[in-house]
Amino acid sequence: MKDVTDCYEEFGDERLPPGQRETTEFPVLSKSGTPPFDPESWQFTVTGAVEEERSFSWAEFRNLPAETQRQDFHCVTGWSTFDREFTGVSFPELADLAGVRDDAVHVMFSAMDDYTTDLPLEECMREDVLFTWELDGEELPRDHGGPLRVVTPHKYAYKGAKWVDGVEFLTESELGYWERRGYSETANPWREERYS
Ligand SMILES: Nc1nc2c(c(=O)[nH]1)N[C@H]1C(S)=C(S)[C@@H](COP(=O)(O)O)O[C@H]1N2
Ligand SMILES: [Mo]
Repeated sequence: MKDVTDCYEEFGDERLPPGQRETTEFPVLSKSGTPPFDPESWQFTVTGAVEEERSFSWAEFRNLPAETQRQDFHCVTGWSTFDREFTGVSFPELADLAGVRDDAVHVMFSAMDDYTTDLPLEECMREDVLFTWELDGEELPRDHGGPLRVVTPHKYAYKGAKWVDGVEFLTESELGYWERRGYSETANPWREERYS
């Protein structure tokens, strides 16, 4: 178990970002309903500015080298939950499998509910950006993004796509679902980057 709850130290002294309140609950927040999941037909694709575009079946994805991390989680609507345990594959690990090209600068995550979210590549190349299928020792609940979601403890949680099924490496930045609707592209909770 790796404890990365100290990631706030990169951005200041306070574990709870400004304007947030801690909750012991883990609320569910989705733009629309929970999409269906069929483990037989599910496919995860890695596309764009990579040496080799890849796709993974659910069984293949679950066989990638996994780790468990303790993280905090901050929603842009004002709640934070501490000390959640997530198991999965780190972004750098997955990026290595495809071989990211030198001209990649940005990343677009896409999801089964047609959600998208984007981040600069360097903000993704961190061990605490995880593709995760397990929350607090249990299979990730479907409402929380199961079978697979992203978590981004250094960002507001809308940067973590639930039901993620693709990642595209981009040579220019593009905006995701909430970013097109006025939310921040960088979304640093300690700088209260809620809106752009
Ligand atoms: N695919 C998808 N991912 C998503 C969302 C969504 O609507 N669809 N909502 C985002 C928002 S705004 C938040 S706060 C978190 C909420 O995650 P939770 O429901 O597990 O609390 O998921 C993020 N990822
Ligand atoms: Mo959110």
